[in-house]
Amino acid sequence: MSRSNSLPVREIRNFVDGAPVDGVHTFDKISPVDGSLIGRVHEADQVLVDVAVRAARRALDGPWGSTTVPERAQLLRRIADGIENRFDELVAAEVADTGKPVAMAKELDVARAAANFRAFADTVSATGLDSFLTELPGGRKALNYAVRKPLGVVAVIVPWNLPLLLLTWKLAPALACGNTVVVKPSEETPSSATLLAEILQEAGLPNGVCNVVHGFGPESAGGFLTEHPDVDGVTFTGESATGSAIMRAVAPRVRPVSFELGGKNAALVFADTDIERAVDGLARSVFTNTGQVCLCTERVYIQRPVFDEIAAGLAERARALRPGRPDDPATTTGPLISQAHREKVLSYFELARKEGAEVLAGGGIPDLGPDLAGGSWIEPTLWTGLAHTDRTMREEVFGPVAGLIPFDTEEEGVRLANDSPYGLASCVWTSDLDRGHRVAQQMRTGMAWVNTWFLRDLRSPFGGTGLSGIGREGGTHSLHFYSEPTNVCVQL
Ligand code: NAD
Ligand code: 6OD
Repeated sequence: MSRSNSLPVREIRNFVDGAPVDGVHTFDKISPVDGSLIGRVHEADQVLVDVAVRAARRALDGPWGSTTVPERAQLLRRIADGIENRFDELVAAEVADTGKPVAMAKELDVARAAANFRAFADTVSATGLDSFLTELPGGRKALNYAVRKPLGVVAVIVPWNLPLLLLTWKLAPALACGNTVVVKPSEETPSSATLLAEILQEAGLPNGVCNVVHGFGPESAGGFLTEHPDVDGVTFTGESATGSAIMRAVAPRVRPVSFELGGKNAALVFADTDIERAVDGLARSVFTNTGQVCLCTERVYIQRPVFDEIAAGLAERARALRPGRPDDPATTTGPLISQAHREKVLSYFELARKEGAEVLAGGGIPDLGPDLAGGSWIEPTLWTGLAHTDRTMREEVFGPVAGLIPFDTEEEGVRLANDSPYGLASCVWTSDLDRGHRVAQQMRTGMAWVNTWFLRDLRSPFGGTGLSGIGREGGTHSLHFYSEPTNVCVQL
């Protein structure tokens, strides 16, 4: 393995019951920027996963189990402060693992990690009990109220694209509700989770409440965790096929799952749109994080009168992106996460060619010189000439790519956008506000943006339909998943 950068190779350990723990063996973490070895990750075997689950169970049955909402909210705020105190370390970890530009890790990933803890401290503090006064014929009355208890020991399994953001999006509400957790970060991005476990401990979280185990999926930490008989629920973000495998793993024990899965998100661009604003928004929604955001647009349907103008504008934006080292301020786009993922994305380049696509921009691997030749770089790529039914237009690529297809009527545009097995997010670009509302409400997606993309209010429901997931997270939606109600009915 090449060692072309000067950083020391880090040891990334599990964190179980309040202490770092070695694995029985390690696997390599390779930099997606230049292919160098940057870390040795300690893989948790079945025994260690079991130790972690037992530690989580003990913690749940200990003093943590009787903490109050104000105490937990205060702790969440201390964790947010702790993230900010160790901001630069978290940015460095996130950048090393993913290769994303430093500015992005600062503005999005790590900033949102702190925001997630504060948002759920606020939500849990402001959320009361569901209660109903029941009035029966004959004058009988009863008071019904539902007390909420933690779900229990929760497995938190997360992907590599926004590692800390997505982990904390689940961890913060799980802790707010009084659960204990075993976290399994992606094998590609182990670093920030281990650092976060230290921050949680520094903030005063008792031992065993949050444990981190490293490894892969089946026959490794992910599989051991989802198959574990003492795990009470699984919250998972990742590929739809993995969600399906996890569902099978928990099915014999009938455990609740919350799934945030893949997408093949559509944008509908109407002829009445503000062209510059739409091109700007589309460039963000297609290319942010090298297209590795579940919400990224991979299908762009453009009303025929503005097709050429939008396509030309977007192609110009694709060509203007500057790949490079994460710490170079001129860099505006990073690599894909790994060589294996690049192989997958390149296989869609080949498929698109076979399906008759014309390449409007990109279509290959950029030449960034010998220093970065070992990285998993890819050109931002746009296709025209594909049919809506082609596989390239139906399957999630998860790279900086989109197919552009013209449409004529609003009805046709809505039909095309909705014709997908996925249903995560959609965007509508129009200057007609009536149309914006009308079309957005018809989208069969969990989220529909009008004249924007990835603008988030952490209290709003987040999740998808169809292959894109099960359930919603965000605000009280998260609190509902991470807690179990007991309804108390008192006759008055
Ligand atoms: P992945 O499904 O391959 O892996 C996600 C996590 O699951 C990793 O930690 C992995 O080790 C683990 N895992 C894999 N197989 C497992 C198994 N059988 N049992 C238990 N754990 C297992 O996904 P990825 O490649 O890391 O991430 C990219 C995918 O995530 C894309 O499909 C993307 O759309 C999706 N994603 C969705 C959202 C959302 O909010 N809907 C957000 C981010 C990413
Ligand atoms: O913003 C969020 O809360 C969220 N879960 C984003 C997911 C992005 C997917 O890659």
